[in-house]
Amino acid sequence: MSDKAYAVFEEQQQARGIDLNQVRAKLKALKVETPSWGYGDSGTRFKVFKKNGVPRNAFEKFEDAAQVQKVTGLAPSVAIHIPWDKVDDYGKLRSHAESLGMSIGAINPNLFQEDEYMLGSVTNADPAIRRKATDHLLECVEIARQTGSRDLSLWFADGTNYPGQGDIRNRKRWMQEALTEMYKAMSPNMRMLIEYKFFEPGFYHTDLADWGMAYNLAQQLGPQAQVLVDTGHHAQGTNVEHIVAYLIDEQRLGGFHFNSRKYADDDLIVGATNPYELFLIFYQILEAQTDTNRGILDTVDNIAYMIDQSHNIEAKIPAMIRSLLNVHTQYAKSLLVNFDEVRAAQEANDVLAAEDAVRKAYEFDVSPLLIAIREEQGLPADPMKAYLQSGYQEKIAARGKGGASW
Ligand code: PSV
Ligand code: MN
Repeated sequence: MSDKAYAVFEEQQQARGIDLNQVRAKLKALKVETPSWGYGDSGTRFKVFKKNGVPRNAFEKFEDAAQVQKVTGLAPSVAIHIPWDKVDDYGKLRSHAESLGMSIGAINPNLFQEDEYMLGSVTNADPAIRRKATDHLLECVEIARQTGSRDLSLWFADGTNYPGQGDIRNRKRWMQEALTEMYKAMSPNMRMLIEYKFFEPGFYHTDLADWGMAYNLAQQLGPQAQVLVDTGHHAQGTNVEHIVAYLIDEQRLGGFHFNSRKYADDDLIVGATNPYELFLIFYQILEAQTDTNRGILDTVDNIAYMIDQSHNIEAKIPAMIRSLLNVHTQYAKSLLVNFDEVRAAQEANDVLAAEDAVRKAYEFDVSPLLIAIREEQGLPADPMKAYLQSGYQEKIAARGKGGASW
């Protein structure tokens, strides 16, 4: 892309009253966490495909993530999943991450892989199983202390398959009991991010099925508990950006798990099927940044942007790069919304002008802008090409097959 393309873009945006210095600063500040499990082998319930060069342990996952950061500058932290990323010495993992210019991000407990959890973890009718599950949550708080992580990100597979299988109200109380114990163990700087999902693996009911349940729980627990929105965890047609705006206004939006879906929790590359939704989510966040309420501004400033994907058939590192570039692109477009124009149309009750003021930002080609800011930061203009030409993919082939699963 030439300087000329950027000059044309600049002129066009200045004429629309867009402050490009502010846009560029925001684009450079965006950070999106990648998940350790996105670098491992994953699949569907039909098969996990074994890929060559997949990291064999948590240390190698950070090495792969560092390559993603090197070419994008967007992803300096990695969320870890316990026990998938369990290590003897978290101080050592932390130093390894730091030596690569990376940091350990959110800690994700895993309460869905052991046989004992088949009928529920913190909501199991057996108190001994509930105790074991709660102890794992407490272990994760301790790990967060050692890794210096702020966020504990909770997703529960708890649910039932048949009417009558479980006592839904008891299960609700047991969930609250376990999370209350965990909440009390957290340091003041930590946050509990509560994720919801409407079905799967439970096909009749899920104990935390939607944002309302997660929100209510967060309210009961206290200010360090927030809701996490995974973009793939809603029924078809749900207006996710409405949920985002609502939770921001309630000062309870803690973070995102970005991915895309066509049918259910598909965990595909973010923006692959839903780029306009992603744009509209950022539009709601940026709109909230124009608020004067301190609590709302704090909420939006502290949103944890994370990716939650499983790359089943595609090469994992390039898939992560593509995801980050897609997020950056939609964020860039949302920064081109002229909020004065939207508000004037809203105040005049001009439906079409209001819709136009939002949509037209989405229609701009932001590639000259993104290339310009990458160059300013000493990053490659084309991160994907730079990675593919770096020789790293060939180098890790020596790891062979049979790396970490999820
Ligand atoms: C399962 O649906 C899931 O994708 C959730 O979204 C979690 O965040 C993730 O796995 C990691 O446990
Ligand atoms: Mn998720």
